[in-house]
Amino acid sequence: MNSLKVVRATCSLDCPDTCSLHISVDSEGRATKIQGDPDHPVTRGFLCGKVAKYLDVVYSPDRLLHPMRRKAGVPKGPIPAGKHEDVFERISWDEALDTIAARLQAIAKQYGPESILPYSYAGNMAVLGFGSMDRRFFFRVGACQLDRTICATAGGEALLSVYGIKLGTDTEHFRHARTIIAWGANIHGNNIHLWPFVEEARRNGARLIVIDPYKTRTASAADWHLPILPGTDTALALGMMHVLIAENLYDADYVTRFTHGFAQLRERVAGYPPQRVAECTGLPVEDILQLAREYATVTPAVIRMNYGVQRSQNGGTAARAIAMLPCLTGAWKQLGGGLQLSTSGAFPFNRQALERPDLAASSPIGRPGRVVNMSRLGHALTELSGPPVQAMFVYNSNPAAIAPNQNTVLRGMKREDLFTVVHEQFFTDTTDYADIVLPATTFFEHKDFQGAYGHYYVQLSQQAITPQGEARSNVWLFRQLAARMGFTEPCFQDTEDAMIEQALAVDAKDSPWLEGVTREQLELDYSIRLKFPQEENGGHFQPFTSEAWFRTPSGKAEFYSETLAAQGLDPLPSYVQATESRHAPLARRFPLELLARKADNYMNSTFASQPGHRAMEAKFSGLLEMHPTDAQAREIVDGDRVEVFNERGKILLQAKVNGSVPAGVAASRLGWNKLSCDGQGVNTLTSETLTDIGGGPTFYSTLVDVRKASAEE
Ligand SMILES: Nc1nc2c(c(=O)[nH]1)N[C@H]1C(S)=C(S)[C@@H](COP(=O)(O)OP(=O)(O)OC[C@H]3O[C@@H](n4cnc5c(=O)[nH]c(N)nc54)[C@H](O)[C@@H]3O)O[C@H]1N2
Ligand SMILES: Nc1nc2c(c(=O)[nH]1)N[C@H]1C(S)=C(S)[C@@H](COP(=O)(O)OP(=O)(O)OC[C@H]3O[C@@H](n4cnc5c(=O)[nH]c(N)nc54)[C@H](O)[C@@H]3O)O[C@H]1N2
Ligand code: SF4
Ligand SMILES: [Mo]
Repeated sequence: MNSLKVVRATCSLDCPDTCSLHISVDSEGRATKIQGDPDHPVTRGFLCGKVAKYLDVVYSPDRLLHPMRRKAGVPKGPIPAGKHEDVFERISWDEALDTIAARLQAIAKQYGPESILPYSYAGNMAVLGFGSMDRRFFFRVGACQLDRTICATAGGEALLSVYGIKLGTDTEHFRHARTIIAWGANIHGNNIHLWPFVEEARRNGARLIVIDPYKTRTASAADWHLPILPGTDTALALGMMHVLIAENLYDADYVTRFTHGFAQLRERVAGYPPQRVAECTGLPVEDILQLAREYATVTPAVIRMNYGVQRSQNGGTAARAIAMLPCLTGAWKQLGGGLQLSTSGAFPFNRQALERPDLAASSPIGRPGRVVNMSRLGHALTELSGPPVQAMFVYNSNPAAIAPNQNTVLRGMKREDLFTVVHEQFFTDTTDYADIVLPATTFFEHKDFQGAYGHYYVQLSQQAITPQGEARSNVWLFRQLAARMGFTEPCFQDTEDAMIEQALAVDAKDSPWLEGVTREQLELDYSIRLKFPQEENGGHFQPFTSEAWFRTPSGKAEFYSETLAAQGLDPLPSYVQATESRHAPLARRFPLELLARKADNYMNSTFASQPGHRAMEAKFSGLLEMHPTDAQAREIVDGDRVEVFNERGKILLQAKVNGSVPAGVAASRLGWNKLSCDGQGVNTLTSETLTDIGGGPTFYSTLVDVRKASAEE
C-alpha cells in the first residue's frame, strides 16, 4: 500500500492516556494504519487493544452515514439488528436541520426553552467536540444546563476540597517510586500507558499494591492485592492515618508547613483503630498495619487513585480521605511520590470564550436555564415539572445504556410526546428512541485539540480523512442549527481554528502553564508539554511542595474543610455505610453488592457492537462473576443461567463462579442493552442515588440478589 502521508492526530476517547497518533493515509485518501506516536513520552509508540482496531470502527459497515427520520407511527424502542430501514427513512441534512429548528422553536414557545434538555458527555473528549459550539447554542436557546456528573464529579470535588486544584504526580515520574498503590484504579485495563512506568519502577525494586474489591488484570499482576469490601475505603484511609500518627510515621514538618486542620484530623482518626477498620473493610488487621507502614517507609510512595473509588454513595469522602494520605507522609517532597487522580487542572483553557454563557442573556428567559443532573436522567424524563422535558438532544453519549436506573430512563425515552434528536456514529441503544438521527464524525474526520487527565501535554488532532457518508462534526452541527434558528451572533460562525485560538487565549494568572501554547505552535509540534517553570530551571514538576501550589481557602492542604462545613457536610472524613451495602437494612432483601463495571475491551458502551472488540471481551460479556460461597448458597453452579434482580428490575446473565470477587460481592460489565440476551443492560440494576459530594452517580453502591433462571427464561 503506497502510504502518501502520515497525519498527526489525538485519540479523543474518554481515557486518561490521550494518546498521540500517527494515521497513515494512502493516495486515495483512505486511512490504512493507526499507530501510537513513538516519540511521545507517554504514548511511547503503542496503543490499547481498543484503538489499535479503530480502522474497523471508522470503516465499519454499520456506521450511521445519513440523517434519518422515524417513520410515522413506528413506536420508539429496541430495533432488531439490521432493521433500521424499517424504522427510519433517509432525509437530507437540510430537511433534518429545518425540522429540528422548527420543532425546538415550537417546543420552546409552548413550554419555555427550559423544556429542552441537551444530553452529552465524553464520547468525544477533545476540547471543541466535548463542549464549544453546542454550549453556545444551548445557552442562546435558554435550554436546561446539563450538570455533567456521570463520571468524575465526586472525586473531582474531593480533590478540590483538599488541594483546590486537580493536579497530581506526573505519570512519567512513577518510574521513580518504590511503593505504588493502585487504589480503585485498574491501570492495566483503563490506563495502560501508565503501565510501562509501573513496570520500570518494579524492575528497580518497587512493589505494586492494588486496593480493589475485584481481581482486575492489574490486581492479578500486582505484588499484593487487597480485596477491600466495596464502599469502605474511607475506613481504610482513616485507619492508615491512625497507624501513621500512632506510630509517629508521619511527616511533622510537611504537616506543619502545608496542611490545615491536623489537630482535628488526629482526633477523628483516633476512632479508627485497625480492629474497627478490619471489620469495615474485610481486610485483616495485620494487612492494614503492614500497608500503613510500607506506605510510610518504603519511599518514594505514590498512589494512583482512579474514579472507581468515588462511584459509591460516600465516594466523595473516600476520595477525600485517600487524597490526604500524601499530605500526612509528606510524600509530595520526593520525586516519584505523591498521588494522581487527575491532571486536568493543569489545562485551564478559556471555557468562557468557548461556551459563551453570556449568550443566555439573549435567550427568551434572559438567563441560563435550570440545571439538570445527568445522573438522574430517569427522574428528569419522567418526573420533572415546571416545565417537563419535551425535547432531548443527545450527542457524545449513549444514555439508554450508560445512565443509571435504566428502566426509568427507557420509560422516559419511550414517551411519544418527547422529541428526541441523537447525533451518533452508530445505531446505539439510544438511537432506537430517536425521532431524528444524525451521522457524526470520528476523530479521523475532524480537527480538534486536547488536554488530558492522565498527562501534561496539549495536543493537536488534524483531520486525516474526509467524513464517511454525510457524517458531520459536533461543531458543524451546532453552527448550522444556530443559523436555522436565526441566531446572528458572529460567534456562531467561528471556524475550528478560531475556536482553538479562543480556547488558548488565557490569562497568565489563571493558566500559567499554557503560556506560549498557541495554535501555530501546535500545528508545528502537535504535542507540547506544559510550561512548568521548575523544569525550565533544570528541576522537576513536583506539585504541592510549596505554599504556592494550593488553591484552597486556607492556602494549604485541607484535612479540615470549612467550605464543606458551610455546605452542611462533615468538615472531616468519616466512614458512613451506603444505603445499598452489606450491613444496611436493605441487604436483608438483596444481600449481594454488585459491581456494575466497565469492560476492559470497550470504552464505556463505545465499541460494544464491534465484532473485533466483542471477540476480545467474549470471555466476560453476559456474565455475573460470583464467589463460590454465594453460588453454593443458591445452588448455582458455573455456567448456570441466572436472574439478577432488585426493586428496579432484573437481568439475565450467566453465572461465572471464580475467584474474582470476595464473598457477598458480584460483578458484571457494561455493554449495549440490545446485544444482551434479554435486551437489558447492567444499569437496569443501578440507582439514581447521588454521591455525598459532587452529585455523582453511585454505580458501585448497588444491592441485588440472584437466583437460578427458570427454564423458559
Ligand atoms: N478499557 C477501558 N478503559 C477505560 C474505560 C472503559 O470503559 N474501558 N473507561 C474510561 C473512563 S470513562 C474512565 S472515568 C476511566 C477511569 O476509570 P476507573 O475509574 O479506573 O474505572 P473503574 O473500572 O470504574 O474503577 C476502577 C476500579 O475501581 C474498583 N472499585 C469499585 N468499587 C470500589 C471501591 O469501593 N473501592 C475500591 N478501592 N475500588 C473499587 C473497580 O473494581 C475497578 O477495578 O477509565 C477510562 N478507561
Ligand atoms: N454501570 C456503569 N455505568 C457507567 C459506568 C460504569 O462504570 N458502570 N461508567 C460511567 C462513566 S465513568 C462514564 S464517563 C459514562 C460514559 O458514558 P458516555 O459518555 O455516554 O460514553 P459511551 O458509552 O462511550 O458513549 C459515547 C457515544 O458517543 C458517540 N460519539 C463518539 N464521538 C462522537 C462525536 O464526535 N460526536 C457525537 N455526536 N457522538 C460521538 C459514540 O459513538 C458513543 O456511542 O458512563 C457511565 N456509566
Ligand atoms: S483509548 Fe486511551 S489508551 Fe487507547 S488509544 Fe485512546 S487514549 Fe490511548
Ligand atoms: Mo468516565
